[in-house]
Amino acid sequence: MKRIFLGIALLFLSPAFSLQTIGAPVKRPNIIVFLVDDMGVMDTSLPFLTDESGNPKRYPLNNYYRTPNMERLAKKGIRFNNFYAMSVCSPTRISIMTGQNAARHHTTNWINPERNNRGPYGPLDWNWEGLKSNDITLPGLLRKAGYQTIHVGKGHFGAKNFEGANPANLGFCINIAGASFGSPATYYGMKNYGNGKKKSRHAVPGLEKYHGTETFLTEALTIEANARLTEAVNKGKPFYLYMSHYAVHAPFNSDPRFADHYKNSGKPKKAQAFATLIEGMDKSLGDILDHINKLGVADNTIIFFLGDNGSDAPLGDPHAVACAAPLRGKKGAHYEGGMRVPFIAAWAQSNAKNEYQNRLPVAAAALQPQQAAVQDLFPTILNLVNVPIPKNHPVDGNRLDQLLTGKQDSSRDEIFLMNYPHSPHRSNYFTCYRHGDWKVIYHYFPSEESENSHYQLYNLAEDPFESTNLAPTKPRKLRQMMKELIAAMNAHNAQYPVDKNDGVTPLKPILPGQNENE
Ligand SMILES: [Ca+2]
Repeated sequence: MKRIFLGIALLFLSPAFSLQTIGAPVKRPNIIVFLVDDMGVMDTSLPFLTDESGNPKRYPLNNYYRTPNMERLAKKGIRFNNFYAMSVCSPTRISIMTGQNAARHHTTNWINPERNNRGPYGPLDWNWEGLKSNDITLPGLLRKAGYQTIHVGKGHFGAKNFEGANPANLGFCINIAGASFGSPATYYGMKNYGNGKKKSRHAVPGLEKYHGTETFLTEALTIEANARLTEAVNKGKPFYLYMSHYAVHAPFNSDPRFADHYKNSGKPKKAQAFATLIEGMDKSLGDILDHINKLGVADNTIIFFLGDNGSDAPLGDPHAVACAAPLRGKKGAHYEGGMRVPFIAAWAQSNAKNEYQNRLPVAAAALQPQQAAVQDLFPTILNLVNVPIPKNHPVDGNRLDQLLTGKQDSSRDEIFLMNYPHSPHRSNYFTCYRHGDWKVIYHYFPSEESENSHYQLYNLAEDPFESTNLAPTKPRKLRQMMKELIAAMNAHNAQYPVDKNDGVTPLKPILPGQNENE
């Protein structure tokens, strides 16, 4: 009898139960991470940037793209306008999985499935193989806690022939269409997504039932995701859906469902196709929102919408104010356009009585200007569902709880570190470090791109579009920022490019001399 009583007591202490609802289990919340590949903060009709009073400000690109479902989601929740991702794919994806900055997890470049692409002077032992089955991952921890963990779309967590190539090795119960590569062979069902007699290396797996049909890849993934959500709900299991669209990554295949919307835009054909990929992704978001409504689980489902690196819109020079205008630069570049991404968090339907909504309240129709980054999802989600982070697993992310309410969080450091010790990309061998309004970029090998200096320094409050390099005129500030950058790299156990002379010695950043006459 005693033992039975103890069993019941323990049952009520478990996260699935609460004292208010003894007798009826409160279902743990469902979680959707809706990740869009290569979508920057400007690739949407929803304005993220703000004017001087902090209100959303529309720029011409906001009038070009059509994302009504992002607008719909933003009304239910909060969007962030200083949200950071790494500058390319795999580093961000592994940060979401681990809660670690790429400087720490050492997958600092996109993973080439076929070979180690560290670049001629990249770190010798960077993690190009990717995540392993014994690594701590967000879906792995959620699965252990009873979640149905569902991977749909792009993986890109590990190279071919390594464990990370298959998301099912990394904590996902189900893997739909995820593999080692990042770029799909084609979005067209009529081309079997690259499968067939001459199978492309980037043929999207697992969608055979759509081969030979007009189903666009984004649509096929959405139908599959919704079917898996139905299954999870029918089983009575909470779900974690990692909805990871291949869109809007190249190839820029025009989605015929939306092409007419852009044909008179005056934009180049490729940019029109890019806009159709954006709109197709947005339809997917709407379809999933509709589906969870239909399943009756909307008020117990939280959605985190984000991009994995800055914009890749084919709209001009990668270092200019063009693709992500008014921000400078694009995917891969060391400017803000390379790493600022859209971020929206929302409960799919508000319900003041829902225990988990009270545990993690999210402001409606709000905008959060404080900095945050992709590694913050890991601790936020795990805390929401009462799953402890293993003690031996270092986490760089910080919980977003306070920011999600719309308030400022003075306990956060307002710091973002981004390490890219590789080439070739749109910017090569650099580390960025932002602290508050200031941003320093360290270039390991000065070039024309870096204005022939190791250093670029910007004040993002006064110059959000990075037009005036203050490194030559603010030496004291530059030195302070470089000291912090070096300390942050050490604290993350970060990796460096190697010396060109011996090809081995890590090339640590040089602290600039201080000019006392500043
Ligand atoms: Ca990407």
